[in-house]
Amino acid sequence: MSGERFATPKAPLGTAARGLKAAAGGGRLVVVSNRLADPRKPAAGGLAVAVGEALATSGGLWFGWSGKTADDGAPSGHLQVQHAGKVTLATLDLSRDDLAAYYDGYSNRVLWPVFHYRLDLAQFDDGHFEGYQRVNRLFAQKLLPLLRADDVIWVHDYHLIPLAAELRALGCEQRIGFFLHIPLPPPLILAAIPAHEWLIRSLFAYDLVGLQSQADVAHFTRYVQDEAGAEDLGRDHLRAFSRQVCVRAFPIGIDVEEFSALADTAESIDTRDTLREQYAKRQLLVGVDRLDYSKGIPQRLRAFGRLLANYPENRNSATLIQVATPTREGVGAYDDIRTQLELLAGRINGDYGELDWMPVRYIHRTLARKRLPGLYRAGRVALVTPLRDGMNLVAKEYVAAQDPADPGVLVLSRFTGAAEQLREALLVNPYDTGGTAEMIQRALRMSHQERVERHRALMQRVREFDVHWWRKAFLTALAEAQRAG
Ligand code: ADQ
Repeated sequence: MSGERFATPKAPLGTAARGLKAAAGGGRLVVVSNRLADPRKPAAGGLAVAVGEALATSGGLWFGWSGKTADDGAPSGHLQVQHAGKVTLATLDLSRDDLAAYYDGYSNRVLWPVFHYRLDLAQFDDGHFEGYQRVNRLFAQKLLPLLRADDVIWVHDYHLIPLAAELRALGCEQRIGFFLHIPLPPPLILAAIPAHEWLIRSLFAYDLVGLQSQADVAHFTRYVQDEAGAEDLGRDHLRAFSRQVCVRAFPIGIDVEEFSALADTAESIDTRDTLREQYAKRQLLVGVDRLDYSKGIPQRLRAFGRLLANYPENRNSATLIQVATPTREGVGAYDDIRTQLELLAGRINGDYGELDWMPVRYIHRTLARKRLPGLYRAGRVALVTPLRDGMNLVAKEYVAAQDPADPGVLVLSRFTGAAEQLREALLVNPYDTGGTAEMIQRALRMSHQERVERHRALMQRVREFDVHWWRKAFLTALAEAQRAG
């Protein structure tokens, strides 16, 4: 099953062109995801750009939740259809109860924590599970009449695992692929979810299941072999539950060109210059995340505190700017992590701050996307230290934003999908506070030559396996996946 498929780009890229033709020849692309982004808006980011581009090239349909709840007491199901060039955007309103069960409940209190190995944070509730099934069924019912016979359907992420099974139950025979943006945990963690077998069986209704890393593929394979006696059919195809599916790693990348263009904007240049001026005599470290417990931000702050304790030469110098975008507020675990971070940042600043220097600048807001490359460029070191992450695009964006002649250093958790590709980063175990502090010290002291060499290797990989490669590789594999017979 495994093998370093994405480490040998020539083959997938070669077949990608053929596959794209096949996909295009096979008809219209239909993308289904929980949320949509208007592909015409540049602020949407890499994934929206890539998906939007694929849709705009061949013409297509993007289907998902509208982001709105139905008026008080109204049921789910109001469908709105808009046209943006060759792309049709079809969005569905959900009732408050359905949204609470499907999204806040099952998706974000069961699937997100368990798939990130956090059984301690999972809340199993039968009502949430029923809501998840109900909304997926509704998505299928509303999508089906919009489909054409030769459509190719690409479903995204954990909110919609059973969508293909629901579509098949309604008679849908089109090719359907699924991409999971988050990790797939080892079998015994997955098995803690009461409906684990149903979830994995649902994935066999797809023709192709794409995962972020080889580790995820290995977990999936072991699960279906151990729990369902799956047969390995070769060429990444597995047979179980009387169906077959192709399962393969497609590590998602960034849109390097789009990101370079962002780096040239006035906002980005202004951010970089202002920070460089302010911190001319100091060394800047940056962290950029959604405020999520999977991102390891408290562990990162502890390691930074340890750096200041163990290597005093960094006092009055090393400064960490941590931007953490608010996310999923109201879910208990997210409120807890916010409090924890404020305490930690306050403690480090209290212990080490000076009249004219604070070691941690913690910003609990979204940073305008146009300012990101400037922040990355100003950072001598990036701290990307999730406890578990499907891929982590911040790591790739940081690499892409660097000046190749004087690049910064990426400190990267070994528990990210990105670590399988970005081997030349300084890899850390974020649970090991002392070890991480030591690695940050190494990053701050790294010679110019070593920085340049590591960056060159990283940049090559980021460029080669960009978001366009990802999209083409996935659609090619979907076009070529052998249908169940
Ligand atoms: P996320 O968990 O959201 O995505 P990540 O890949 O790190 O994680 O970031 C996605 C995007 O959000 C990046 O473009 C980044 O720049 C932006 N972003 C993050 N924090 C920000 C902030 N504070 N301010 C502004 N922008 C910010 C999920 C999975 C990941 C996987 C992606 C894509 O959890 O593992 O890499 O999907 O598949």
